[in-house]
Amino acid sequence: MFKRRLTLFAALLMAVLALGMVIGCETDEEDPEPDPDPNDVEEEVEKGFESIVGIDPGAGIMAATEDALEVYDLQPGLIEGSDAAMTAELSTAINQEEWIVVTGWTPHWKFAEWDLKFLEDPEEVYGEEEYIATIAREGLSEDMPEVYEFLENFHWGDEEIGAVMEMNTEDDDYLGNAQTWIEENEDIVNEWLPEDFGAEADGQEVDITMVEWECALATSHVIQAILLDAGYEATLTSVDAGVMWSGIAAGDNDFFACAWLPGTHGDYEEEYGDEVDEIRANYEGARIGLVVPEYVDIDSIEEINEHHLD
Ligand code: PBE
Repeated sequence: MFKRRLTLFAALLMAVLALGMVIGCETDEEDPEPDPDPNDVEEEVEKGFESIVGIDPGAGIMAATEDALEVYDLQPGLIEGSDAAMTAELSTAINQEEWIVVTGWTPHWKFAEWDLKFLEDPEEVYGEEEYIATIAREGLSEDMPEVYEFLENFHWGDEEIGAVMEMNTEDDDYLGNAQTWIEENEDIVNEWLPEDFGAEADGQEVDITMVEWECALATSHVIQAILLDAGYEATLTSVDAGVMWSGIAAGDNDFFACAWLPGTHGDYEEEYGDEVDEIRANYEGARIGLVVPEYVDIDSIEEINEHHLD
């Protein structure tokens, strides 16, 4: 009896050993690489930049970045795109903790969405803080005094534009979001409106232009919604930045609310400034520059070349 048990035990042991060898071999064949050390995984993300992710070529920040390429002798080139394409790239990179550098500015919802930082700009290529202005065609003040008076009053700050931009990230019904914000912020809106606003409207057309930058989308749609509400036939057209300025100078359009001065649109102002009417600053404390996620461990534009990926 005992002997039989021993034999059975021996047979079982052999079987287990044999099985172990088979599994061992198979495992070896299927997975020749040892498991990666979790501490090494980070090394797989390339810490560098192939290029600088830009936006639409007419934007002032693109001209400023062309200057930066020269002043800092930057090796990564500048890619054209759009505000929306730039934020899509940011999102993808951040999800994978990849390094990325973009042309960035505030006000923009990207700073509320992600931890980002402006790179230091010791050569001051991107200038200081600036303001966003509303620019009208010559003659608007006489042709539509009521609209003009509203534009003379219209201005807001981070909290207000930030709330509208946040709604726009969740749902791209820009006009609907503007209307919702207006309903929820009657006190602020009423301060902008002349008495009996809309009394002169009578379905008159108001032709607004903008470029599809998030700040401009938020501001321009709120203005459009207020004018529509008052009975104006207000249209809003997306154009290129150069056309936005030249259209107002030529009197083809009525106004736009996203001139960045004195720096970012300085060249446009020089070219068209005498032929347009700068109504007022509608936002103070705007800023442009090169922007990276917080986890990118450089602090200055001067360090970009050390991390150039060919
Ligand atoms: N921006 C946003 C624009 C102005 C508004 C900074 C991208 C520009 O560069 O012209």
